Amino acid sequence: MCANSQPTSLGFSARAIWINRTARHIPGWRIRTFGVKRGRSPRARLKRATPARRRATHRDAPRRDAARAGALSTMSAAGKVAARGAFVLFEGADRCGKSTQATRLVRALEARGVEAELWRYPDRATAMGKMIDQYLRSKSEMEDGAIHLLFAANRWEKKALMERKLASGVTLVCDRYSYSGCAFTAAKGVDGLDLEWCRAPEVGLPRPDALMYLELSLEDAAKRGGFGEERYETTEMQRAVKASFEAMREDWWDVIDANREPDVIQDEVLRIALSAVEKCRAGRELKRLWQS
Ligand code: T5A
Repeated sequence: MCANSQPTSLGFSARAIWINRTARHIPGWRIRTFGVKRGRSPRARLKRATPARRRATHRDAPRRDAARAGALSTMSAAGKVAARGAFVLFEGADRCGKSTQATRLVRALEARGVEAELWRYPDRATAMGKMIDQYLRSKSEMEDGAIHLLFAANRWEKKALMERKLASGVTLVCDRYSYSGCAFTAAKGVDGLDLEWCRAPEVGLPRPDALMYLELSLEDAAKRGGFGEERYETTEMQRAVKASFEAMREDWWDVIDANREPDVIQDEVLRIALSAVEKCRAGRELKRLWQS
């Protein structure tokens, strides 16, 4: 080992420790322990990487830098770090284009350096979700009250994960949530299962930071592919669902005209989502559903 290698390595370690201490408080910034644990510099590690990994690392650099700049500027502006990811929700009747726009939005956010994930409810992958899936595909029957509570439980079982993701700086783009739960059960018109009853098991779940309600007429929805395959996809049910959504609508929702070209809708959706992301980076508090 040459004589001047010691100060260089100490200098690098001190810098790495400072970076770790600082970065651990910045949600969304993945902490790398360059050269500390493994005793290698970032350049050496990149050299050892596969060609595909090397290309990805260089390609992603501008996105990463943009994300880090955003996180850092939040820290200096607010004086303390409370930045988090945004919870962005799409709601609406069947076939209004929620999945299309949610998928596009995740891609658009990532292209702008925002770490984002696509979520959807029901989450048909869990044990409860599998029961819901059977019900929706008319493979099983259940009391209306029971299936409502199962849909709600499917959200509660993912609440902690959702909160952890948001706190770590990941923006969650969600396709349906509690509002669908209430709108669909209330639309059945079952005695006692009104909107007030439907809301009760949802109270206390995380409230979205932005809710985009995609508005589409029943006639236009029926023209779109796949309509009529699942339990609730009938014109009468969808009419009642729309009425329930109307009854639940709150001032802060964004109502989007969904009968336009996907690209045009996407521009509007992205603008709304970026505004929510910005507010959450600036430390906006995560609210609870239907709690004052
Ligand atoms: N439910 C759900 C409850 O009862 N309680 C609950 O708590 C919850 C969470 C779930 C069902 O469960 C109920 C509600 C639902 O009935 P789902 O899995 O969300 O269902 O599926 P659906 O809403 O039925 O259908 P999709 O999710 O598939 O509809 P989307 O997402 O609104 O529409 P999308 O994007 O798939 O598009 C549908 C078609 O339209 C085209 C697409 O290419 C596609 O073919 N399209 C457009 N065409 C023209 N112009 C545009 N702008 C278009 N955008 C999309």
